[in-house]
Amino acid sequence: MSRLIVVSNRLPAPPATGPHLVGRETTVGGLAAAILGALQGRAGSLWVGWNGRTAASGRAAGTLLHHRREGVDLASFPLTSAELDGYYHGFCNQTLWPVLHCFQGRVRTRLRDEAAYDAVQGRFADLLMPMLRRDDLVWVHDYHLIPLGRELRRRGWRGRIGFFLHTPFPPLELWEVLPRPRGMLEALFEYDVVGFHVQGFLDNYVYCTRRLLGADWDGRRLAQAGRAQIASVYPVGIDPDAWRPHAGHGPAAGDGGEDAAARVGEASVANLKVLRGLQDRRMILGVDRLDYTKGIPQRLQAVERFFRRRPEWRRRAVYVQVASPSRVQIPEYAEQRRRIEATLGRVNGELSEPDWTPIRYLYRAYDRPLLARLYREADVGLVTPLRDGMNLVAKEYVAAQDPADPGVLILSHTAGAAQQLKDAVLVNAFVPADVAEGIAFALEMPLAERQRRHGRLLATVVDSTAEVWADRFVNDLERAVAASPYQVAGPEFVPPSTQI
Ligand code: ADQ
Repeated sequence: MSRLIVVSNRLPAPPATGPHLVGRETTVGGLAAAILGALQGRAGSLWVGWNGRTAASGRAAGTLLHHRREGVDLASFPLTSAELDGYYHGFCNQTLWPVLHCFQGRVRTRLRDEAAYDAVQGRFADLLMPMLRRDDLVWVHDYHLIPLGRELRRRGWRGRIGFFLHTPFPPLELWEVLPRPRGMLEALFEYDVVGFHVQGFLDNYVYCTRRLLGADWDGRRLAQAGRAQIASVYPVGIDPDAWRPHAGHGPAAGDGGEDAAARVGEASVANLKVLRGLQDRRMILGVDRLDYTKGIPQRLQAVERFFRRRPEWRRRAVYVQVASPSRVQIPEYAEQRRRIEATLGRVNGELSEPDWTPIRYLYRAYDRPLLARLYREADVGLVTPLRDGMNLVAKEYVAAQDPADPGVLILSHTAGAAQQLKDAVLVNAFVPADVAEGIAFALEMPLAERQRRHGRLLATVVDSTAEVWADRFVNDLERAVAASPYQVAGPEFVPPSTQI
């Protein structure tokens, strides 16, 4: 079996710093959990990426650190502060991220960010090349590393490379907002397999490739000038067993055994009672990275509208928003945080009663056991991103429910997950009135209807796990051997076949 070499911008966070809190800013993104799951059990596999640290010097930045986590070998390196600024905070998060999520008004382009982005691709490629063996499968993740495949090819890599985009792929009009739309597409075309979460993103990519590169599409492969690539849909999932009720939600082995597990349990129960306001109140829950794509301010408006229009629910329900800090150095994110905190301060100020606060806000990252308990206790999971590649919170919420008495998932159409989780209460995240109605509908839903919807949602979550996602992608990458002209090359390059 070929080794799998995963490359992503960021490696998983270092070990947790306390029983629940996993630090102010960590790699809590769905990517980390899904990829660790995919690599576990594949002998010799490796995950390469930035370790989240800043190097004091350029020389230190070039040093690879090897370690192991949850049975997976990791090779990591720091970035210099100039790279971090231009590549990560700049081009990745202020140019690519808003373009990919169709937030045209938030796009900022700077020549020096572009240059830093290109330079970091070269650095990833330089660090990777000595580690690669001829039969390896290289799987590159996400928008941070779109041109990495091209850099590897330039350095002579003839092996198979795949790319998965965790964000949406936008329509052509938005893609063309990028500084070099054609060049970025050409870079994507260097991969043997390109994957997206849902059909709509694949459709956008195929359309852009046909229009800007003149590629042909046969429903499975894109071909142009003798190059071919598989382009397909691979919806990312979770490990449902890890979120199910009664899953081992104590701390990991080595963290203190049963006593610690009991303490975690007690603390969770105490926290949850406080969150509900020490009453038998219904809980509506939102869990997000604090990112403008997640639509938290719009959701708070919807919650406000719900409590204003449906006063009978005041005191009987509470909205809990858990927001994990994210990209805190970027001004737009600080501004988003201020906006959220101002809105909830105003709403709580206007609507609270001495014994009831409508919105509880927790600005931190929690570990999985507590998050699972929160999901399980919540009567409504409110997941309303304005735009999202998939959204794993929606799947985690479904997996964590008690099938005998499940909560209701509300999901916005603009999350990739809505393409799969069709039995959620589907709403328009841009229209607070629609979301407010969804909340009332969910809270009033009879048990039999909740069970019916949950049964179908759970079946989808269980059929479409992180493992299935990774297996399908890697199988296609293995099969891509025959499709790519690079694969038959051996030590020398052979001109591309036209029989694609
Ligand atoms: P994200 O934008 O990070 O991921 P999402 O898919 O919802 O979004 O994953 C968030 C993850 O972070 C979940 O696993 C959740 O449990 C965790 N999380 C969120 N808030 C947390 C908190 N306060 N404490 C602890 N954990 C928290 C990107 C794309 C998504 C895509 C994933 C995977 O933007 O669209 O679904 O990658 O491809």
